[in-house]
Amino acid sequence: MTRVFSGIKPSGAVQLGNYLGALQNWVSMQDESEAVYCVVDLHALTVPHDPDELRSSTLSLTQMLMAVGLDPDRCILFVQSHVQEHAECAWLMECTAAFGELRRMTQFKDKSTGNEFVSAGLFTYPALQAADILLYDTNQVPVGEDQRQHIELTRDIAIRFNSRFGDTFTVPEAIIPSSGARVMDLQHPEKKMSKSEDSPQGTILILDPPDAIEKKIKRAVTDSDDEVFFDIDTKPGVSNLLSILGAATGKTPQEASDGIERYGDLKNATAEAVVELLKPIQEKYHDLADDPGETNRLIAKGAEKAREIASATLSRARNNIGLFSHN
Ligand code: ATP
Ligand code: LTN
Repeated sequence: MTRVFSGIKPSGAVQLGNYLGALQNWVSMQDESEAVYCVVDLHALTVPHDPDELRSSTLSLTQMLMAVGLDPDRCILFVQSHVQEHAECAWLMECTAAFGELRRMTQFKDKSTGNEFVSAGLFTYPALQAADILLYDTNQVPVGEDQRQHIELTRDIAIRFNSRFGDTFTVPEAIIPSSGARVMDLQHPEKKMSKSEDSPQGTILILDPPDAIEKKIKRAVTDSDDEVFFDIDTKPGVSNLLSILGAATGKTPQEASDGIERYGDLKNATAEAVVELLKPIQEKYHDLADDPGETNRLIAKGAEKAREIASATLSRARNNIGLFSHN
């Protein structure tokens, strides 16, 4: 059976891009495959953070993942730091990745530029991500477009490890949706929407109330003509709305533009589709948030199941790379 793995950082409130680019696929892939999903708290340590906030975001993100439709009976859902194999395997990956490869990662450039403190962990982050993926003999990794480069690197690391030390890891492929793979900030359509950027008017949060969603979409940056068609280069704002509308209604951005003549109509249709899409998720989230004890129980069970798979892969890797074993 196909094994699926993906991760999301507890680095702020979940935004629409996370849902359309990744989580929607996570949910649908639960049934066709053996899916393993992870709240990657170790990755959230790579940038300055507040410890109490990290703890509470880890719990609330786990509840949000269940609210969007992950079902711990149909997938393995766990917190990265609860399975220590990730940190250990990351060291093997750091020693397999080349410095030059890590230096070429655009996420490192984006997240380090202009910051006073840049941790070494931010630089080696893709090696930890490779460990996450390879520990589970993963075939497919559902992610947004921004992660394509990291999955390519993971493939290169797996191939190099296998050729140096014998067949150890499965080589995974990225699964990226055709609509919604790169949702842009509504105020800065040249930048991707993200949960840690400080752009409240440009970011739609999954828990935003309907009137806030409508307001943000109505104020989204477009351009001065009033023609609705999809062309990212000349019409980035309009194309972003078409991508959102398409991803929210199961259409391509081009199909979504059918019958829409004016910007006002595009914004109304997009706002309505997003509000409808998020309504059931918001209701479920509020129910789950009332029972943190149940979430704790479920993620403890998830970690146990994840550890079983990860420890078998790690002992294979430890052995193949030449670490001495006393038994
Ligand atoms: P941060 O701002 O802390 O980097 P983020 O919002 O980019 O966070 P991640 O936790 O890094 O979110 O990513 C979780 C998943 O969501 C990844 O698969 C990523 O590709 C996807 N994703 C994030 N932002 C977008 C976006 N704007 N459009 C489509 N997919 C996205
Ligand atoms: N780097 C990813 C988050 C991430 C991930 C993973 C995604 C960490 N480990 C494993 C897929 C598979 C990000 O910044 N979105």
